[in-house]
Amino acid sequence: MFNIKWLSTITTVLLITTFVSISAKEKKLYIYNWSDYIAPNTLTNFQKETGIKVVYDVFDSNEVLDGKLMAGNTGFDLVVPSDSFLERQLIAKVFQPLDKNKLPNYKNLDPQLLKLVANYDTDNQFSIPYMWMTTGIGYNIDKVKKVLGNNAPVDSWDLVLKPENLAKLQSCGVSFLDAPSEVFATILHYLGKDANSSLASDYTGTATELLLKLRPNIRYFHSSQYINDLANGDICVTIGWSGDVIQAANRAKEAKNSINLAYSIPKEGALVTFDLFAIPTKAKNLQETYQFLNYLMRPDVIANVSNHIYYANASQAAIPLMSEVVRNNPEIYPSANIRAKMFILKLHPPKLDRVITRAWTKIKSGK
Ligand code: N2P
Repeated sequence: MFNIKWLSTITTVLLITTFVSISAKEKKLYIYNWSDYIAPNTLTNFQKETGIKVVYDVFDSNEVLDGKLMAGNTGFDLVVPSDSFLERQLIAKVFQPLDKNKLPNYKNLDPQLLKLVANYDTDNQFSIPYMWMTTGIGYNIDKVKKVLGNNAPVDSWDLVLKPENLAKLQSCGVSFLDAPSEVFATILHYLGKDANSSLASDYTGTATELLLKLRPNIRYFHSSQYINDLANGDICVTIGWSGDVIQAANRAKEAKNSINLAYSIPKEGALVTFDLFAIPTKAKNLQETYQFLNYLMRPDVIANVSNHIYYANASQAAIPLMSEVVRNNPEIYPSANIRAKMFILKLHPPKLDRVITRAWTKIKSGK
């Protein structure tokens, strides 16, 4: 008999089928990117266009990302290591090769830049450059002047690496990036040594000695907190990344709090870093991943990202679409003579990495 019981069974079956087909349709993509490193509308616009929901998580340290990748399944479809870290991760075979046939927008990338990053990833087989930057100095123009006078060496690493200067700046707040290999390379370069020295004693000796002298005057080591702290006036000087410092300057401007910030690429030269998208071997949502990569390489999309985060992207075709303040900003796109003085970070042998990690722990604890 066609009774109530039957009706409710049919309804349940119908409900389950509908639910299964809806959830089968919900496409997802898991991304792990640096903090403050995408435009506020990029992910929502992507979802609107494609129906793909991005589950997005952030980090602020290559070491953290590296730890996850080395531990095995990250659960992410896309991650963004920096150049020399990616090189090491490629040796550990944690990424899968790209199928460029699925990336028609790849043609928009700058061939010269692709050649540069091929030093880390031969023939660009596994990665797509996203943004690039320098590691320099962010500072509060008025406070630094107040503490060190009109001739404060804001164009030199002396500002933060000469212990007597840092001892004075300590009163208005100093932070350093918590990025051991970058800070060590910068210090070695400043000390006239090879930024990529493979001698353990260069790290544990002179570089550590200098960092221990500076240590009492460094309020903290952190790689993202400094953006807000600079913008609020809680710190007055930092070793930081170009785009982050320029974001801080803009946050202060928007807040109209009379805090004037500037970024400096010191005249002695600075580290240049390329961050690249790569797909972990165990990524599950490949079709969605390719759709996202292709979307990001669309000139209008990536131009919008740079306009918000103040980092230089890897797309030639995007340049005319970027705002003047980004495109013509020598702190974002440094001039040829500044570029000539920039240096890169090379892959360290694993033994040296352990030396660096130990030295860094010692420096941070101040002992
Ligand atoms: C963004 C950090 C820039 C990436 N907040 C550093 N490689």
